[in-house]
Amino acid sequence: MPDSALTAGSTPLVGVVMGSASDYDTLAPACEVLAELGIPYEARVVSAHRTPDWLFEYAEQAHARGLRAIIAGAGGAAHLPGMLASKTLVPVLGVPVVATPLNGLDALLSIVQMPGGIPVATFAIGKPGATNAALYAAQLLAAGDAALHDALLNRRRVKAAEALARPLNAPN
Ligand code: RP5
Repeated sequence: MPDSALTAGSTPLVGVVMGSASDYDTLAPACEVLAELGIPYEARVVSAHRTPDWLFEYAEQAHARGLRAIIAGAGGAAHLPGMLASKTLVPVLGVPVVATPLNGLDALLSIVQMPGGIPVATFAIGKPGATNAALYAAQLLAAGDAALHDALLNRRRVKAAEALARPLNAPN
């Protein structure tokens, strides 16, 4: 395993991988949501073009290591999520990262246009996509975890209350 890996909790259930350490700022909200919900996760760099052998190893070992979802963020010609999905049945959740003058549209199209047969769930460009990918992974896990289901319901209640309580002139 690379030295730069972050782990939180016990045996990780969710892998948060990214094509470059430069993608971490975009993927950080996914890690924050998983931590908030108490879901063990790991975060590490897995690059489709710089470390293809490591990509194959990561994907091939994912199921046996206990991963239940892989959140994969990449920019540019973002082939990381699709390549991971081609090597594992663990669900892959792709997050397009802004990394080129095309502002993430290149990554979005690369990730979303998977040929039929190898599915990748594709999320919004940037941090909102990372947040939603983590919540989606949590919802997948919640199908077999009543406490996590309740935590997700409570999170929505809290966010709804915050939205209604927010002053109309509050800065973003
Ligand atoms: C992609 O190209 C990465 O996901 C990143 O978004 C972008 C730049 O990568 P580095 O040049 O920092 O390795 O592969």
